[in-house]
Amino acid sequence: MGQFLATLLGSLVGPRELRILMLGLDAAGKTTVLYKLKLGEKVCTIPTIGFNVETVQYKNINFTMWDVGGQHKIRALWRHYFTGTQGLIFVVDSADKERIREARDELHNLLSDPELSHVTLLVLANKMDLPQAMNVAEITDKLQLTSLRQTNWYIQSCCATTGQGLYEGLDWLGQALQDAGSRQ
Ligand code: G3D
Ligand code: MG
Repeated sequence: MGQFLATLLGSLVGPRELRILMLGLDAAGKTTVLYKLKLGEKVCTIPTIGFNVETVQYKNINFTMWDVGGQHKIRALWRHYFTGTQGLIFVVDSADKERIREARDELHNLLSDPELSHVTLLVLANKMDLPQAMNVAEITDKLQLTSLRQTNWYIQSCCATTGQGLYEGLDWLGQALQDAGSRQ
């Protein structure tokens, strides 16, 4: 009965708007992830100073994504996109051992922003098809995920080119955000 009412209510009220940001170093695979999830219908690219922002609406989820370069000078501008963010997807190239530290620093910098203090974090450990890819335990360690003050995080291994693991990651994020919403 409870499930029936929930379904009925869902169909009356309509889907929830979730603001999700997808970030990560350039070439981590963010754009590939988006297109693999068949979010390509309404992609618009807004070129700005030094980085691109892409916004896509898919069902009840708004994905706003930008490619994070190493441009410390313009980091203050990124904050404009943080407001109202409930979920953060951070995409990592699991095979890039040279830039994993840079990825860690970017992630920890982002998450130290007050606007993202309560964000729900999904790390996509991408490019798992590559032979030199680090495993999830290694990436968890190298990104120092356990030292984050945000406790609501999950790391999902994936391959954006085949789509393997992507929906598992989104399933976790959707559920985690629903749980977080119902606790408020
Ligand atoms: P970005 O949007 O984060 O900058 P892109 O990254 O989505 O543009 O991807 C960067 C490159 O990585 C692309 O290769 C893309 O095909 C590749 N890539 C993305 N995901 C995977 C994956 O899961 N496995 C492998 N092997 N490659 C992946 P190109 O050659 O087009 O630059
Ligand atoms: Mg891109």
